[in-house]
Amino acid sequence: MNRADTKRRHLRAGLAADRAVVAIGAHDALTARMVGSYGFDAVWVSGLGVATMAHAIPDLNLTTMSETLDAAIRIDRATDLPVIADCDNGFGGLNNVVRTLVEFEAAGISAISIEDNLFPKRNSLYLGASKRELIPVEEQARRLRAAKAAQDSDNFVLIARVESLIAGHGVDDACRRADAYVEAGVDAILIHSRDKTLGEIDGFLGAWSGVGQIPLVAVPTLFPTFTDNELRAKGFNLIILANQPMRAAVQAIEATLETLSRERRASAVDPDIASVNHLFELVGTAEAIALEDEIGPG
Ligand code: SPV
Ligand code: MG
Repeated sequence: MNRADTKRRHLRAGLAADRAVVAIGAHDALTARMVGSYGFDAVWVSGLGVATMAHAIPDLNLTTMSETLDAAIRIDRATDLPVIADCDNGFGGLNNVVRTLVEFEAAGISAISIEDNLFPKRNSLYLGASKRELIPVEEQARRLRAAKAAQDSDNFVLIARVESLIAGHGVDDACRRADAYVEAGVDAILIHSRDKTLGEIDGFLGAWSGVGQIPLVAVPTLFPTFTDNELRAKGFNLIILANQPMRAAVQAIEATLETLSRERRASAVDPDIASVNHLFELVGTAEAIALEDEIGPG
């Protein structure tokens, strides 16, 4: 069995298990490598993370499909965990969505998420105008069906992300969309919300007849007090903690720069930053040098 299929099988098994799969957001390969050391189940290639950390641009559909794919490939190579790539709205129309699935699948990624935001999308956590249009449900279902028909392997996972609650269309619209996407053949439904009380999500879970029939995905950035077990008990199979390592990194970098700008000497930050040796360790430097020495000069 090849590496891609092994990872996809792990993810599929996790989605069918009693315990929730917990995926941690990574914006680069080293973050993905580190995620694997703490007992998590999967890595989320965050669109917000890649736009913010790799490009310093806003999460407004400005990163291209190939930039996202490059980030996902680097991340995938750095971890033995299954990788779930945030592919925004599939970067365009029906054929862009189809090509997105084909490219990510061929690259060995385990899963992609495609959301129903119109191009250009805005990050769902950004507090702008509350009500906005989405891709019409029939059109989004048509795109997802076409993408699924282009899939080559058995175990690749297509997650359809429903933005009805974020976009102000309510639970009925969310149910209608989730039904249509399931009917189109997707493998999981991500129901996104920024309602801190979980009231909206509970409304969806109470109303949607598909609960328990297909894996459900949550991104609890704005309802962060619920544990993975509590969200599993509500019916979620995959919990994506989408952006915490990136936010930790930004805060640590700012604190470090602030101290350096004040103290003007490197030792002022030494107690608070990783050692260079730790960086060498994280990427297997000693092992690589040992391999070279073992094999000897060519
Ligand atoms: C991301 O991490 O890019 C996501 C999750 O899509 S959210 O930022 O909540 O939209
Ligand atoms: Mg995103």
